[in-house]
Amino acid sequence: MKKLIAGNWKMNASLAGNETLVNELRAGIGAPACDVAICVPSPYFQQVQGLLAGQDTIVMGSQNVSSHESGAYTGDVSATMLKEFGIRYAIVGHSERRLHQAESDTHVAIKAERALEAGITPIVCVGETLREREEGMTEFIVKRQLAAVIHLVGHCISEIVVAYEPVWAIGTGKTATPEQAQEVHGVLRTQLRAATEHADKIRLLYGGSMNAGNAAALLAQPDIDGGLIGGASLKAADFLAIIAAA
Ligand code: 3PY
Repeated sequence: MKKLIAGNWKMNASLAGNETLVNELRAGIGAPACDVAICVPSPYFQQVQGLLAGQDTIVMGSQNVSSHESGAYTGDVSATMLKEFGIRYAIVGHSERRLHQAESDTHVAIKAERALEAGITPIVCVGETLREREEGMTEFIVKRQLAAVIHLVGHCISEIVVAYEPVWAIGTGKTATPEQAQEVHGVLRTQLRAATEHADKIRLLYGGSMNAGNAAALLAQPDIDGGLIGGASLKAADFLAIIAAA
């Protein structure tokens, strides 16, 4: 299947920096073999939409979506608002949000459902902490996180993207070995096969310090269908190298 490389800029952006980065990406991307997205902070949607105009190789994603449709939810951004700015993907359940915003599995699943309703592909993040891994809980944790989404969205599950992001590999410079990542991706694929006959078409991304140096080995694994890229998506040369490896 066609791989997906999605950049997660997190809370790193500025008007001037975005312009440089997107222009460098546009200049260097050519005709990649994979799909490419950049998930940008919401205040910059309109700017980045303009910077991406006139091409369809790089699409824009958001890093979050409200679990509500509209109304008195101060600070929230709804899926229909995202849609108005051409957003194609919405990251939901990133471990930084599960941790800092106390997002539960159910809350994450509702966000995925809101995105799907608006025609936006949710990138559902799952992953275990270091302690959970050391306690042998990895499989239990990722299956529980994904099960909440499967349960809520039903047959629409075939329209999601899943990102396995071991929490211990985020912002630490540590990466899961290709074998460790494949093992978990295999577990997720099996879980999805039990839920839908289209499981083999669901893209399973690896995230957690994927970079230009380790991307090729990770992406060569049978159940790794792309990457969700943190820090390395902020430098055009690094992001383009990952795209070239996919
Ligand atoms: C990382 O690579 O650090 C990420 O969190 C990607 O989402």
